[in-house]
Amino acid sequence: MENLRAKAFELRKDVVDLIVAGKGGHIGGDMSVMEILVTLYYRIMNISPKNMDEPDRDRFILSKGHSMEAYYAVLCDRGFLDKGDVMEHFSRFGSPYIGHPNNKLPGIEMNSGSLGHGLPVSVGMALAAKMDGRQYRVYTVMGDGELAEGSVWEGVMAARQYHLDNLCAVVDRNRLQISGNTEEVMGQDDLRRRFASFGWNVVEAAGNDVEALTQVFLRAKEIKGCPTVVIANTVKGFGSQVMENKKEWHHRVPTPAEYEAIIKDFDARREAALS
Ligand SMILES: Cc1ncc(C[n+]2csc(CCOP(=O)(O)OP(=O)(O)O)c2C)c(N)n1
Ligand SMILES: [Mg+2]
Repeated sequence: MENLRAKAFELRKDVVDLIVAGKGGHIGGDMSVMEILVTLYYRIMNISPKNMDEPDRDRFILSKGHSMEAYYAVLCDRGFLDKGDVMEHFSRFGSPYIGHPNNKLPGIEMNSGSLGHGLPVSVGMALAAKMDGRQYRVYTVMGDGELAEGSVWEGVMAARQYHLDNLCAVVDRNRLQISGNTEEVMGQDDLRRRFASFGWNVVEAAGNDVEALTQVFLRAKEIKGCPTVVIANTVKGFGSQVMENKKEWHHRVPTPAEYEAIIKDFDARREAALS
């Protein structure tokens, strides 16, 4: 089985290179979400460049669309997009490789980036599967700051109402949003109790650990009668001391000295994952 712990650090390097090339990007949230994307795309979801036109493929929506650079790294590595092309044109004038999900690109189901819309659309997709007798599952990744959007909670209510056990939401619980600590900006505790009170199956996992995430996603597939939310406890900027848990790294381009330190940290963690 492929070493996905190491893979996540290889892809982190692609993310940083992309952000330097495009002169901008939401680097902190890219780092926190990486293992969630890797686990879903390499272990859990039935999605590949070959089946994107098949009605029974699983659906994925990156509701926290600003983490697009992490999503590019995964889509390129899985063969949906050409890495050289993305690297050359990312964030350039007129390019389709913009800073948020663009559904004109292969593999991307929905334009997102305006926070609060991914879950409601996912509810519609999951309900359509039930109505059409299809077996696909729908996965949506939200930020914890994003949960301040009221539309999220309308989606949460509807998902339970329609018993959407084919829907799995993930919260990238890094405890930071754009301007600081989530608990100071718009408190989210206690998320477990809050989702449970809406009738959801709630699980918590170490969100920067592919093996822990794999276990909870596999178990979620067995839950019947209600949707599941995975509260993935992550670290914003995960992978380098330069960035970890620092709100200044929500959107930032590393200086050459920072770049060097970050890559060194990634290489050390990758080596540790391989040994
Ligand atoms: C509706 C809407 N309002 C504001 C923004 C600007 N914005 C982009 S990222 C962000 C913070 C999001 O925080 P969080 O959901 O916790 O994401 P993460 O920490 O994973 O980066 C904000 C406010 C937006 N994209 N959409
Ligand atoms: Mg956050």
